[in-house]
Amino acid sequence: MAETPAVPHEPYAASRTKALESLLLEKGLLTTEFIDSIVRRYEQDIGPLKGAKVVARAWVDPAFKARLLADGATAILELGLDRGAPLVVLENTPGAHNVVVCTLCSCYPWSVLGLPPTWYKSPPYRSRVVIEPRSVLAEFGLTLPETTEIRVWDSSSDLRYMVLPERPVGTEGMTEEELATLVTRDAMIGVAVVRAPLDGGTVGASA
Ligand SMILES: [Co+2]
Repeated sequence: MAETPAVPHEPYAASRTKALESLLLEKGLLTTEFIDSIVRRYEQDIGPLKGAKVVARAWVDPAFKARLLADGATAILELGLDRGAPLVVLENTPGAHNVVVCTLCSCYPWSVLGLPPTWYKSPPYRSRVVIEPRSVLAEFGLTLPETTEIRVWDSSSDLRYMVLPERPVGTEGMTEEELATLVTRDAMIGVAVVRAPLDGGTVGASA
């Protein structure tokens, strides 16, 4: 008798990873906390740091920014990053704010941002950000002026998107390295903006 699986079939790599993880846990070689902390590092630090360097370079070097906007995947090679899928870099302006999603699955610009956060893969984010981006952004704590147009971009396996956030006012004296520390993963997905240090930051402050 044919059995109906209770959960959708998992990709091979996911089942293998789970099997390995449970073995390592069972043998006491690793703890769940340790694994979670490594995943967090890739999600929040190591991965997005690459993108942050790209953004900071674009802020200080207009020629690089032009190359980045023209062909993202090629321009990031200049910073020693790997060429991933074709990368389109979307520039935020006072009048237009860009947000990235993959409505179909979880395509993500891993070459600049590392691993996607859990919420990026969640069905509510994937479906709602397209229909009601303003409300979804508000839930992330980002309220944009009504006059700012919000553009939602749907990633695919052939094309990945990264947001080039606006450089916050009050950062004129900062070096490229200092600027990179301000750029967050969420700002490069488009669910946040970059804030200047020591300033509560007002959305649209540069308008
Ligand atoms: Co996808």
